[in-house]
Amino acid sequence: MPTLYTMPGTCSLAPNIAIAWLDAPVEVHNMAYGDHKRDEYLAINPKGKVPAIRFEDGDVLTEAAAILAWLGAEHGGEG
Ligand SMILES: N[C@@H](CCC(=O)N[C@@H](CS)C(=O)NCC(=O)O)C(=O)O
Repeated sequence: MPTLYTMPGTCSLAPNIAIAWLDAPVEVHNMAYGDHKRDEYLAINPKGKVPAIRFEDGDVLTEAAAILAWLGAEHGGEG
């Protein structure tokens, strides 16, 4: 299952809401502020920004608009 990395009070809320609305099979990992600059997350997104989504094959997609587009394409159904 892909994992969405989020942080409270940020634009990562948008894909987080979309996942809930779409009931998309994506795990949400809500980090504490500051964790986005730790090595563990920088290995996922070297920009040190949220959101990012990591797929099971290790691919990573960043940018809220791109993640929303992927969620719509993959899990948006006909709506
Ligand atoms: N263009 C990026 C912006 C990403 C971005 O700037 N995220 C902010 C939160 S809205 C962030 O991670 N800030 C933490 C920091 O810069 O330390 C997107 O739309 O996803």
